Amino acid sequence: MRGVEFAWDAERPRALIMGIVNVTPDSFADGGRYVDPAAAVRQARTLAAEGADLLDVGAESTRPGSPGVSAGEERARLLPVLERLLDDPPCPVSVDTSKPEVAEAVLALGAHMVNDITGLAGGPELARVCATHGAGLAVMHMQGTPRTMQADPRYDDLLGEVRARLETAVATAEAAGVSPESICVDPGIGFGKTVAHNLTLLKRLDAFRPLGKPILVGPSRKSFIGALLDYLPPAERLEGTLAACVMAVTAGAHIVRVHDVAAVRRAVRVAEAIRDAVPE
Ligand code: HH2
Repeated sequence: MRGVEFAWDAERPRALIMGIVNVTPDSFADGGRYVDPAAAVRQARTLAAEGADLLDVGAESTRPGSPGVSAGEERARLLPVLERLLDDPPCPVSVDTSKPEVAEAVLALGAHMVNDITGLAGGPELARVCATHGAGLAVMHMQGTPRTMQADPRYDDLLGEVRARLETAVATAEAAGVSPESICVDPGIGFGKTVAHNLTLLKRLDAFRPLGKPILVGPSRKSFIGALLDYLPPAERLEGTLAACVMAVTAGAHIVRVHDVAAVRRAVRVAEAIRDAVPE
């Protein structure tokens, strides 16, 4: 995507670490910490220095119950950050948005990829914008909308339904002209999923291998971790995040989207070395 290529060693795959920068007042784990553009750019550069392979900058919280923000507000939050960051990007930059007009503005500034948590539920326009700019696109599965998704998530066939929706999103993206090598898929941990759904998805990432795309997952500090640990708050979910990322990478994740880049990178590198060990 946009001249960036990630090498992938089939024998000894190394997962990419995507560092999260939330330019929001209300994100569930870090809301309000990086609303000041200078603080957000500082955080982005810190995550890159800690070893992030790419960054994901978002300006709309998608936590359960979130009402969403207008395109104008999203642009007003993102542009001052991206203008500075993309002036001298420390690594490729993804932007977490589902709005074509926001995507157009950030890709015009030089962002490398769009991360769409709706999996193109709004139609092919977002993918067309990515295609025009030669940008990458992540399509995520979500049941419902952030406002309603955790009310009563149900599936007859969790893995089959999530895979089918991702397959449709990939087909839409490719038909809109996004390069097939620049698309990744994400089962959407926490987006219309019970704790049991999240655990099954993380364990069974192999179910998404037939899609033939890199698999992205975002378990970082999410509520299923709190639920498993006596309702620990987000700030105390690091160890749970490390366990989830290690298991996800072992199950076939190609990219993990996380707040704690340095710690996750260390844990994942050790897990990969053990997974790939060969007897002397
Ligand atoms: N999770 C969140 C946001 N965007 N994108 C992808 N592809 N996968 C995810 O799992 C994912 C995502 C939610 O996490 P966060 O950005 O930390 O919180 P908030 O939505 O409250 O800003």
